[in-house]
Amino acid sequence: MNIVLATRNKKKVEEIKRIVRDMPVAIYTLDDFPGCPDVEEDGKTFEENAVKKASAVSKYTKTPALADDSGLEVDALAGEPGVFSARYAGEGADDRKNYEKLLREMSSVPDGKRGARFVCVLALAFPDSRVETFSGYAEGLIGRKPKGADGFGYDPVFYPQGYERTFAEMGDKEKDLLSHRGMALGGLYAYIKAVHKKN
Ligand code: ITT
Repeated sequence: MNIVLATRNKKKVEEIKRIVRDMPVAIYTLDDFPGCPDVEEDGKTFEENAVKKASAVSKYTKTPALADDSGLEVDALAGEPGVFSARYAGEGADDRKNYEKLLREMSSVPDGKRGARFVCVLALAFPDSRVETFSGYAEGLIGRKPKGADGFGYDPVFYPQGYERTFAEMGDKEKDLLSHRGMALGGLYAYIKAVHKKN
């Protein structure tokens, strides 16, 4: 199956390509389809945004398209930044500004109340308008200062449950085994295998 990745986030492209390496799919990116329009992410849920992004790109490219909508839900902030994770510190904010804002907002939150989870919803849309979705979660805690240089986004401040290292202090393989994106891609893998078996 040919799949075009409906994302402009280079770090997501890197992670997704790495995790689907062994799947029977040929991966394309938006670089292969110059002129593909941007999609406004105005959904209230990860699923709405993922479906919207994948459907628009599949329609334009006439190819199955895979979108990833993801973010961080923090318990002490009533689930924020959630679907606003990419622009938490404002439109065009970079990863560092976003996690610095998060650490400021969390500065008075005690150790026992720093729970959070990464959420990833993948949507695989087909040119005939069918859409399949796959979800993944990674539970953990928000630290008090950034640690590590790998990964992206909020990785330097996120400690997956049971670990004393942040995602940004882990190698690729370790993050992929624990991450929300790894879990959601596991669902995609099972789907693709089932489709292959049928055909
Ligand atoms: P596309 O919509 O083009 O895919 P985006 O970066 O705008 O790219 P999202 O709207 O889904 O993507 O925002 C996701 C944000 O959530 C992302 O920018 C990170 O800040 C954060 N995030 C998602 N997955 C993450 C991960 O594995 N590690 C750290 N932060 C992550």
